[in-house]
Amino acid sequence: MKETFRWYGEGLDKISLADIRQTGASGIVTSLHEIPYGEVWSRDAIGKRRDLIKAAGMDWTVVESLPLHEDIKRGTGDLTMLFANYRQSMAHLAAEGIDTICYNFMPLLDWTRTDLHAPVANGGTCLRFEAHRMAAFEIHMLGRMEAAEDYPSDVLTKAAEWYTASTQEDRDTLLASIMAGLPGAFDRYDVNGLRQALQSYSGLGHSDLRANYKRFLDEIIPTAEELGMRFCVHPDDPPRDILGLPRIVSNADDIDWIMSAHDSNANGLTLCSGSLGANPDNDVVAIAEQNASRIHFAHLRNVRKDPDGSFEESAHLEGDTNMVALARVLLNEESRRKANDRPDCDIPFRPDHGHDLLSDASMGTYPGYPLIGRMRGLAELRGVIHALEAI
Ligand code: CS2
Ligand code: MN
Repeated sequence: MKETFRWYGEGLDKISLADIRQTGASGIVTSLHEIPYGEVWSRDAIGKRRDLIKAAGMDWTVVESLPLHEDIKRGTGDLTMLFANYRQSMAHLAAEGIDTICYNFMPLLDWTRTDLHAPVANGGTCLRFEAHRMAAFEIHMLGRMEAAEDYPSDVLTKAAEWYTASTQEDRDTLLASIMAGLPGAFDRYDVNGLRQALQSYSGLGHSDLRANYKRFLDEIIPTAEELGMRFCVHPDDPPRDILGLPRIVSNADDIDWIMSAHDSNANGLTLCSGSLGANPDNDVVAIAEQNASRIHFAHLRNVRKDPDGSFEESAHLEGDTNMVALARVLLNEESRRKANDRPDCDIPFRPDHGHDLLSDASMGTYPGYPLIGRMRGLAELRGVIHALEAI
């Protein structure tokens, strides 16, 4: 398996490529975060980024993400132009030798947490999703009264207590945590902005979102096939509807639907164990097994769940998902690919998030993307993979 590390780019990421080289990773996962969504990525900008990474002794293994303009998910606006631009960026990436593209289909938000600095037992902090804080945000801060139906009564009571005791600073911190998953230089919303953005999705249900997703696949997968590219959708995080927004990449059935919407190797999956693992109904190892031949990228991290729907990011080998079994599935798939002479037999993976450890807290890196915490995760995963390969 190919070891990779996510990097946000010069000027955006406090971590340098030279730092990442020291983790032992040989591949970089990055995106041109500075380019607004919907615009074409030029060959020049792509080539420069690739060369920068090469000069640091690594390669640009996966694009995460070639982002989708919100209009594509909402099914509004000048879609013909947006799809044409998207295909143009794909052609430019392919021409510069980059062929694996991760993306997601989550309306408005990306990963969502309510606490970016939850303490862990050994020291250090992790990202956490606390059901009652999410409920407080939705109901008391945003005024989405209908959200009360989504939570058990004890969570609602705790949410009201939290809100009553909260200061403006607590509420600002909660909003910032919820917005933190939006990648790179993307605008964050304030409470009013978020209300309006949610309004722009009103009336859009699961089947509408699926229809918009199908259209996206119809528009880009044939081009990906021609260009020899592999697309891999990233699951929803957490894997369920949020803030009343529908989500359609959350479980085994959703993934089946996506894989059969275009039964093509160009239409694949990013196996994100932490995202899928946050729903107790998801058997992550079984989902991996079921879709193994179409996994083009793996995000390996673990979560520990509470019965009320809360969860936190545990150390990579310590949560509810059996990482050793998952690595076994991926290694078996690699062997099958080798036997079939597939060109993509080295599945790239990255430690997807890590705890803030030691000097991480003072570095001010992107939430979830510290240097030492992810290096620890990578080292642990590397150990598992090497051990499995040796037996
Ligand atoms: C990532 C995802 O930061 C993360 O947790 O795994 O947010 C991922 O970058 C995007 O969803 C992919 O488009
Ligand atoms: Mn992920």
